[in-house]
Amino acid sequence: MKLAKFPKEFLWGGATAANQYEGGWNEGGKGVSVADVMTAGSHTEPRKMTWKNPKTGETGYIVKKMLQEADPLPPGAEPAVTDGWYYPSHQATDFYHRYKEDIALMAEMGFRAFRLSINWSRIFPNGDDAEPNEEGLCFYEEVFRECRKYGIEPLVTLSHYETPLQLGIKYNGFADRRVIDFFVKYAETVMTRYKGLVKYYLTFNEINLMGHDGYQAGALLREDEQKRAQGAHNQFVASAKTVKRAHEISDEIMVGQMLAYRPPYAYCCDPWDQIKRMDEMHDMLWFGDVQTGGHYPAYKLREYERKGIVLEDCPEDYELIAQYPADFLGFSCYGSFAVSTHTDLKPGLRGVDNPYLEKNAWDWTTDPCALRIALNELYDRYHKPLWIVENGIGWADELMEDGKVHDDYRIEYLKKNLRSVRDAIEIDGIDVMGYTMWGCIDLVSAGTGEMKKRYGFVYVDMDDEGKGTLKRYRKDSFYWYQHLIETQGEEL
Ligand code: BGP
Repeated sequence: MKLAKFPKEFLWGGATAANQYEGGWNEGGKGVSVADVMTAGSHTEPRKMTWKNPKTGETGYIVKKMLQEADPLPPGAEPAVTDGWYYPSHQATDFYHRYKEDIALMAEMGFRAFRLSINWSRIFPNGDDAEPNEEGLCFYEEVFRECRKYGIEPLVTLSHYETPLQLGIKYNGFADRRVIDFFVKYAETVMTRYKGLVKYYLTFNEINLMGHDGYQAGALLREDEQKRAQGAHNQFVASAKTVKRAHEISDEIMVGQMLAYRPPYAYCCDPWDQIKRMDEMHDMLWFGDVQTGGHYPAYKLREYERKGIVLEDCPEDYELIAQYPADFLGFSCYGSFAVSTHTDLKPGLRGVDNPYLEKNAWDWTTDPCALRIALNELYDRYHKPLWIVENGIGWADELMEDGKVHDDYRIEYLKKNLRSVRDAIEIDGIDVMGYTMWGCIDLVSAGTGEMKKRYGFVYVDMDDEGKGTLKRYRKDSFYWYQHLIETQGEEL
């Protein structure tokens, strides 16, 4: 018997996020989101968050390192858009005005799924508004209708680093319990409005970011470990309530968790390196244990006890979390990382350098086995359908004079990664719903705010300062992916 490689219903496609792709930041009644006050940076220069003191009119900035707790704002200062800075989310790569052209390009490649986020601040500009913004609702309705026209399933992230900034200023974001209900109201509003148009939702993009960076993950303007723990807890409760409401609204809707996962490797067979690896897994996966598994794991509760972290006393939260876990698990995977207890090793971007792997200009690794390992680890642990909702490679692509982009490195990367997915399905029998390559049409980098770190099958003419015609060009990988989808990955 010939076993299926990629199942017939496999959801091939691409992924984006509003704050990096959509633009139109102050159009159509949209409010300001946490991303809109972030300037551009680079591989070596961190992004900045600009602020204003509304009483004195004074302005300034704080350095905002990715994956790190934000520096405190000066007393009286609030994050704000101020003069003289370039903010990449404001125009991004202009999906807001070009969605028809872009979705047509996706359809030409044969996409069956398109992951995008709804910009929460386009629907509830301040987060706590009594009524949603109709113009924002109409915009996404048109986008989803356009997808449906081509038989493309939208996969919608409800929160991808786009919490309305006012929720940060007024409530300290998800550190405050009241924000749970604002989120659930938003989720209910869109799930009801788009019933029949959207089946797949993800709640919080890379929810485990809350472990390190509360601002980006959930608008925490004042953060420490205690507040981030409460912020994560409140997001788990918000997710459980969203799952509950989704199933009441329609049997068709599935709500997934979205986790950042790269398998950690022990650098060598020293048993203490294995313990270190286990600790790294716990650090990433406790978020999955709660949101997809339904329970706080013992190791996390012990850690909270040791550190004196105490969550607000609401026993009903734990029932909700257990009763309404995520329906599926979506995850991002950009290679792996190695860890060691040995201090004489060369450091890597995270952990220590892995000499077996190639790296791009931003030191992100290409690992031909990472996805198969990740899929196995996650499936063994959660027994839920999985969806690779982000994977891909950032590269400073070059647009040739004839309008072509020869990105053979991207094709090679994707071949290696998709063979790994194929093996996980064919050899290991894992239930994989789909694969949406990150940044399918060039967009702004989340980590650095740069444009030159490109991921797409489609090149967008725009530079690091937002200048360019925004014209779209098909890269070589565009035709490669089109063929791959057409042949259902049989030739990989
Ligand atoms: C993930 C984020 C995305 C995306 C991607 C690539 O962590 O969910 O938003 O940007 O990483 O990262 P970068 O843009 O920094 O290259």
